[in-house]
Amino acid sequence: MNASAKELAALLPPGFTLGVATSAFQIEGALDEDGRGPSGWDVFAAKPGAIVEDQSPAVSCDHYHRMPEDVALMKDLGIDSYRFSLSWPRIQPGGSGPVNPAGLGFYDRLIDLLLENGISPMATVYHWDTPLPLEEAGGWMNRDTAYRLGEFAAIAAAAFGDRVDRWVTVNEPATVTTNGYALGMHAPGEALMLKALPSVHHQLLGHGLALQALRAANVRGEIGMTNVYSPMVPASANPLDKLSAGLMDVAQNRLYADPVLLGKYPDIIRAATFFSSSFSPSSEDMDLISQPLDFYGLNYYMPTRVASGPGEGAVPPGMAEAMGDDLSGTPGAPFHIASFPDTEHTAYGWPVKPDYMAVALAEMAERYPDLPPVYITEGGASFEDVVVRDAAADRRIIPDERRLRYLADHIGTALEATRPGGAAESVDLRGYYVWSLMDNFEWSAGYKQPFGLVHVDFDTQVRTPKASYYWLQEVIAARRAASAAHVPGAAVGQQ
Ligand code: GBH
Repeated sequence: MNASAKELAALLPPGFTLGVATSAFQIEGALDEDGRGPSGWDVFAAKPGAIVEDQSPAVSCDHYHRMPEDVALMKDLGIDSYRFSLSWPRIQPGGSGPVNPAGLGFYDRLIDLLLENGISPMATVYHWDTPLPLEEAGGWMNRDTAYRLGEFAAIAAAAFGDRVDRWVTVNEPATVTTNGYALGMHAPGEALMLKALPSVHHQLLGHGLALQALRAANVRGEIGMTNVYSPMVPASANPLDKLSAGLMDVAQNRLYADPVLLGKYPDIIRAATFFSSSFSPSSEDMDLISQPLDFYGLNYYMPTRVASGPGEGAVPPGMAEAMGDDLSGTPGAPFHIASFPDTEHTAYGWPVKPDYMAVALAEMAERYPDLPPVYITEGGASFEDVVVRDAAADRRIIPDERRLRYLADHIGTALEATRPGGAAESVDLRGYYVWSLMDNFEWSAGYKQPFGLVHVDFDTQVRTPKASYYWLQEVIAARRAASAAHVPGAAVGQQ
C-alpha cells in the first residue's frame, strides 16, 4: 500500500465526501441526438480558430452512449459522490417552452444507476451550455436568461428532486463573464471588457431564481452554488502591484462571492458604476442572490500572481499558447498575470501551489463570517500523459505521478487547514471533488489539456485508469479499512 494514500486516508474526517466531477458539454457528445437543441457552445466551437486545432466537441467522450461504463469506473474507484451537470439544451432545447422527454430520460437513468451503485448524485443546473435561442437573444447580457434558468431549475427539480442529494445552481460565473463576455475566449465570444458587467448580475440573479425554484419544489437535496477562487498575490511590495492584485481580486473573486455571501457588490464596483444607469441592481435582486445556502461550492486550481503594467503578456506565455489564444502584449494593459518563480507548472501553464489551497480557505473564512459548509467542487491538474505498455502484464500503464501528487497535496492541505488549529479551522469542509473523472473537452483548449483520473483515447473511446485513479482507489480503500476496524462490535445490531 502506498504510504501517502494511507496517511491521507487517516486525515479524512468521518463523513467527508470524496468525489469526481464532470460537465455535460465536456463529456457527452451526441450533440444532435434524441432531440437535443444546439447551445451557444456548439456554435462557438465550430468557428475556425475558436478551439485549439479546431477540435470538435461533437463526440468528446461519447458519454451519452457509454454512461453505464463510466458509472462502472466510478463504482470501481469507490467514490462517494459524482458531480455532473444537466444539459439545458438536451432537456429544454429552446431554453424555454417544451421539455424533451428523451433528455430527461438520460439523466433519469444516470441518477438511478448512481444510486444503485451507492454513489451520491450532485447535479449542476448550469455549467455553461446556454441554449442557442437564449444566446442569440443576448445570453447573459439579457436579464431574461436569468428567468429562463429559474424555469429550467423548476423542471429539473420536478424530475430529479426526489433523488439528487446536492444541487449546484450555477458553476463559475466568473469564467463565463471573463472568458465569454469580456475577453471573447469562450462562448459567445464577445469582447465587451467592462461592459460585460450585466452578465455577472444576470448569472447571479439566475442562481437566485434557480435556488428559489429548487426550494419551492421542496427538493430533498442540499442546495449551493459554485465560484472559482484564486488568491491574488502581488508580484512585489510595490504599491502598484498591490493595487493591481486588489483589483484582480475584486474582478475575479469578490465580484461573484460578495453578492452571494454578503448581499452586496464590492464598494469599488458600486463606485466605478455609480454613473452608469445600466448597472443599478435592486434590493429585490440582491435578496434573491443572497438567499441562505446549504453549502458553498469552491473551485480551487491555483493562485494568481499579479504585477502592474502591461508586462510581457496579459497571461503567462505558456498559458496563452496552451489555450490557443495570443493575448500577449495587450496594449496599455494596466496590469498583467506574472509567473511564480521556481514553481512547477501544469500543461496549461498554471502554477502548482498547494499552500494556496489553505490561503483560499482562510481568506474565505475571513471575508465571509457566515460562510456555510464548503465543498471543494473542483480541483485538479492537466499534465500531458504517456501511455506505457507493460508487456509482461499485457496492459497499459499511465504513470501520472504529477497529477497524483497535485491531488494528494491539495486534498491533504485542505484537510489540515480545516482541522482544529489549522489556518482555516472555522471552515466546515465537507468534501473534495476531483476535476475530472476522465480526460474531456477542455473548452477552448480542446482535447489538449487532460485532467482525468481516467485516460480516454479519443480515436477508440478506450478508457484506461491512470496511476492517480489507482491511488485514489487506495485512499478510499484505506479509509474503509480504518473505519471498519473502529466499529465497536457491541454497537452492531443496535439502533
Ligand atoms: C473550471 O474552470 C471549469 O468549471 C471546468 O469546466 C474546467 O474544465 C476546469 O475548471 C478546468 O479548466 O483569476 O484571471 O487568474 C476553471 C477555469 C481558468 C478559472 C483560470 C480561473 C483564472 C483566471 N479557470 N481562471 S484569473
